[in-house]
Amino acid sequence: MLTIDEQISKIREDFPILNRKVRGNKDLVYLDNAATTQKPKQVIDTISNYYLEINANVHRGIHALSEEASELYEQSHKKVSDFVNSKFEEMIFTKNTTESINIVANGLEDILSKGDEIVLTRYEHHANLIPFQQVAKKTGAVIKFIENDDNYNLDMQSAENIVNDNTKFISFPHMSNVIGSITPAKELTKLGHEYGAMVHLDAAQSVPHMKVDVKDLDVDFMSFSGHKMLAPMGTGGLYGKEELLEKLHPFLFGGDMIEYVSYEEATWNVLPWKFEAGTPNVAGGLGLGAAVDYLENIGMDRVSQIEHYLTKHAMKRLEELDFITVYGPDANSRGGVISFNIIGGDNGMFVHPHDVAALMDERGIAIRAGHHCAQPLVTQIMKLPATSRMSFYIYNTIEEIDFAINSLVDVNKMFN
Ligand code: 7TS
Repeated sequence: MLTIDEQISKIREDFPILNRKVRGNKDLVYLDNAATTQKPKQVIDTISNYYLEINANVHRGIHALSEEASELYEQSHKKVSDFVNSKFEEMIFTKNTTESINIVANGLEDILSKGDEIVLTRYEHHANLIPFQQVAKKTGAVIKFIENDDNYNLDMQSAENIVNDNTKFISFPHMSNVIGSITPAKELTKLGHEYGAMVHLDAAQSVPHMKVDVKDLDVDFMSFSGHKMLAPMGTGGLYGKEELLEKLHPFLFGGDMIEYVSYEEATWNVLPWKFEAGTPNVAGGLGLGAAVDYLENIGMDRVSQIEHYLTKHAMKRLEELDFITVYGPDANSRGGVISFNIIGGDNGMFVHPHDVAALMDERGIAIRAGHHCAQPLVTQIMKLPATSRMSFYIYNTIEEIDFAINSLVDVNKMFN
């Protein structure tokens, strides 16, 4: 068995981009994995092999290439559905979490009516907020928010106070992309079901990082992005329980999603194709399958272990620095996302995250600064203009984290 550091070195060999230089001759230190991850050779080869050897539309032709493309595309659906323990029919390929959530929210327009309640959390990424704001406007439903405790963990007591017989739909993130806190997904789902509500999990920040089992969690819908788990840009997934997907109105209409069409009307194709209208991103879908193979080869428990190892180290080092404020729970109850600010060095100055990120970038370090597409959380709850954020994945090293943190010491010296 390799040590974690040895395994990371081995994994890095599959990611040629990690050897590139940026900003002159600086080694790239990529710590923006919550936004998107890098792609291993195995995924890139799958995409180029599709275009070099197979390229054809799926589900249309009876010629050899179309048959091969269709077979591989379906195999990829099978891999992804197995990955989260769903049935084949229950896994729809989308272009990202945002599209997945919009499919669900669109379907709610037929289901919700005036006075019904949608329950969200204070963490929401805009993708898990705005689609429901729109549904609420169209249907007259009301949105309520579960509060956090002082450490930005979801407060189950608040959830119990808010969820009631009027609650028809609950949506929440499995892990916050700002704070890194992990929500009690199983408990909250159970609470929703006790009141007959449907539950959607925004798993954009969990499916790439931990073993997620939709049957065990018992969520009704779940959205995630392939591009945040080594797969190509423009890939994602939506899981839905079969009986609910059967009821849900399709989002896009056209080719491939139909069974029978006349000039007057149409009937819908079987699942999952009912929700995959038009020519899909076949190369992307195959790449997503290859990414799942790659992660399963490492093992999702090992993926979590590697990230926890990196996060624990980073948290320990950051906590030693009195000019750094880290937001959210301690290393043991968070994922590999760390939001922080430089506040209160010798001059007590708040260094704007955009300055921090720009100075880190000069050293070749990619971090994200801003509200991370969760503006209400950062500005209304945390009452900050922005945070800096480091986020890790399986190819990051302790040396990279040390270099980033030593660079924060330098940045602070420039201001304080
Ligand atoms: N939900 C969560 C929890 C996210 O972190 C993101 C993306 C999304 C939904 C939307 O995913 P998309 O693939 O549809 O864009 N989060 C981030 C981020 O933290 N930085 O850039 C994108």
